[in-house]
Amino acid sequence: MSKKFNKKEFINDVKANVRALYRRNLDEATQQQIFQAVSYTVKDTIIDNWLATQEQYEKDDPKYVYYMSMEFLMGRALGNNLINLTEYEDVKEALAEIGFDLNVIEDQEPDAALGNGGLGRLAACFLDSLATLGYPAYGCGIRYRYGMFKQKIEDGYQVEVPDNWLKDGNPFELRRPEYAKEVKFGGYVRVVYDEKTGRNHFVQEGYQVVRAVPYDFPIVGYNNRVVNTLRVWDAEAVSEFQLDSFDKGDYRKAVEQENLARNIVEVLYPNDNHYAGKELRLKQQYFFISASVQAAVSKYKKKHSDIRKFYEKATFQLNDTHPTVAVAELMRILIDEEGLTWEEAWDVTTKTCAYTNHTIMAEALEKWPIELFSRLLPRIYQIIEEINRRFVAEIEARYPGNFEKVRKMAIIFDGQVKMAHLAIAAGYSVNGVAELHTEILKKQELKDFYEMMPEKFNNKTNGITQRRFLLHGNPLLAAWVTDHIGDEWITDLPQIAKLKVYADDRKAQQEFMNIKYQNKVRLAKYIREHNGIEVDPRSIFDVQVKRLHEYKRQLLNILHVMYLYNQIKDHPEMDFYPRTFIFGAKAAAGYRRAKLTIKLINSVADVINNDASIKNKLKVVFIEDYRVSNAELIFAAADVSEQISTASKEASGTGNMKFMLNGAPTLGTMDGANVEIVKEVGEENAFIFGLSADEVINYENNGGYYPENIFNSDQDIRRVLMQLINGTYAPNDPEMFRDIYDSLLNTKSSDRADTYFILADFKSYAEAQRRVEEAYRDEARWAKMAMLNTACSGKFTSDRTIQQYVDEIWHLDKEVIEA
Ligand code: B1H
Repeated sequence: MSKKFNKKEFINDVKANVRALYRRNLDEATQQQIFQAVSYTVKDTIIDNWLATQEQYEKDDPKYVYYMSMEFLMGRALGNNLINLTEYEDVKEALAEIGFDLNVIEDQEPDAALGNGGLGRLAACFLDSLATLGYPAYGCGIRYRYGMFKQKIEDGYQVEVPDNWLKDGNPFELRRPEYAKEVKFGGYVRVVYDEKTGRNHFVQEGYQVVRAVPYDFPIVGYNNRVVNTLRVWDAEAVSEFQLDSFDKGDYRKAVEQENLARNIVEVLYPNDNHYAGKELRLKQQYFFISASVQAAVSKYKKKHSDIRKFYEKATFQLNDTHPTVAVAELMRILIDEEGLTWEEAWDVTTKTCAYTNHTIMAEALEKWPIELFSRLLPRIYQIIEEINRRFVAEIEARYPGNFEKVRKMAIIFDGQVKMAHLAIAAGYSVNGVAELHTEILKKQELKDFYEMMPEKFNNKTNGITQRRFLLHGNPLLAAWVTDHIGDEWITDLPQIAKLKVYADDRKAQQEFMNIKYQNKVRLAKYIREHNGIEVDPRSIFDVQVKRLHEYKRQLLNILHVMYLYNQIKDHPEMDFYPRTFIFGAKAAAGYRRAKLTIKLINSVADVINNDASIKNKLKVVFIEDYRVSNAELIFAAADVSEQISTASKEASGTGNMKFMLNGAPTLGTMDGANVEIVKEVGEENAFIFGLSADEVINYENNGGYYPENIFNSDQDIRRVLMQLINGTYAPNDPEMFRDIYDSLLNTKSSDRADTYFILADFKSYAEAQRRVEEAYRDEARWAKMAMLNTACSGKFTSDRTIQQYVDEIWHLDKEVIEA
């Protein structure tokens, strides 16, 4: 807001843009065209601030954080940019004046879905907080042509549809060909002895090369004129005449390079918490990392001549192990291109790179086969071998004769390159994403590393941005909060605790619940329009939205719904408070059991929703294509937040925080950040059940869990499980859900039955659900609980998380952009 908003000017600019872009007048323009025209108008304002920010940074020469991530799950930009420019209401009014509804215009924008789930959305929240707090930052990632697939439900099954998010053009991005970099793959390394320096030089030859072209997205800070940059790389073919002189006229190679460029950024791998080990994935990783590291080094060298002090102006945060080749790429540039010795380069690298661990799921660990790795990245592999050689020597010095330690900790072992070990050996910081998760890393998963280098380990509990998930997503509640405590919560969420004094106030309670009701009406409308299902906004909205994964236990939820349905059928007279169970979840395209679970949820929904005899007491809704934009509606409308992962498995969770902020109590296990949520809000304002992380880990390590005993001794559970295989929910194919049944009781599978302790927790979950119903019946009690959840959510702002990263890891200085 270098200048104040001027309605007349704004309308004129929109008109001019419609004309320039589409040669049309306002009254002939489609909603999509208006979206584009409005976005270009808003972008103009942003560009002024963007330039001012870059100028200020240029002058102050601050240290930057480079947040390196394969995923940025940004969602829509227009509404969020208006919110952060504090122009949302002005623009809404201006558009209304010319006959357009901002909400409808916002719906024209496709989600930027360059991520899978929590990890990618966390990166997006972090960028918002970095800009709002005024810290110099670049997000570094990939401009996938196709993001997370769109989900259609056909006959109850998930069908994946390509996400062609760029088809209408992206008004907020800026192509920056002047900053293009070349990235080399394959070939071999020739060692050349240099008589002058007495050192070996390493020259990569016979490689393929791809041109990385950056696209910059503005990241608008809240009401502070700061605009940072998300830089995502596109791949282009290097044209034929740019081939090595050696390769000139090599037609086959030119074609190969073109294919490489086309394939590399084509699509996001849609696996959450799962490692696929595909060659193309490693290409993606090295592609964006090489380009980003080269760009960071060039930027530094514009102002500084001593590359040995690079870490004073740059730090790389590695978002899980996916960007860990950054370690070796920085070493390569420092040694091969900048002429540093190994020791000098290692000093810089280990003061630059920091690593965040996001999961302890074994199937998510990145382990690349040496053959693949060394063939694709021969020089990088050489460097990792040398890092490993020295690291193993350190382990041996520390634990003489203890080969067990080397076996467990080496970076290269058993024919594999272990990316987490590389990130820990080279990083100056290793953090987990919630207190419980960090403790499990220190005591279990990374015990040996913690023992050897305890000073590197620290916790940074995740957070979310209240600007998107309350101010934008829940305008009614946001306005109500501001009416009661002022608007400082927008940039200082802990202020929201001031609401606590209203928790027992009847009028405040009624207003709070009335807002929840209106948000439920809004969601009910969305469900009617998108699912054709009628739901009653007076019923309890019990919501589980997140990626579909066995450890997140959507199966526990739906089995419990089946159990409730049995109860209602058996006891029609029973006093049962009406419930709507809402699910939203994408399954990785190749994850068969997860996809079958979606089919099960939809099959159960079909039977229950069409059974007139239960008089609408129970409804089940599967929301198609759960994504950032509809998530905003869903959180605002939830009464109950289902966070029911097997304890110890969910590193943090961030949806749990979004529900809490919007006044939905947690029904959950003591897992991830749930533990900290309960600590903030008090046990009496949450519904906790199930095995503890210690109990789960104890079973896993020592055995002693027998789900078949539960099956045999509990007739409610047995009945529900039998309904998986007797055609109750699949009359035409009773065997349809056999795999799910088997997974719980191990008739075929080789690993332990019921890996995620669903039967162990079932009764305790059902009991917690009964407590939910009882609490909900007491209106005043529920209103108080809901309000206290909002009031106690202050800790979970990503502003707090980012401030801790800055204070304890990155050590950046705050920038101020003068008006
Ligand atoms: C999380 C992932 C993840 N942890 C591999 N790990 C991926 C792993 O494409 N891959 O290969 C993609 C994603 N995602 C999530 O991170 C955790 O499960 C959540 O508990 C956590 O809240 C979130 C952010 O820290």
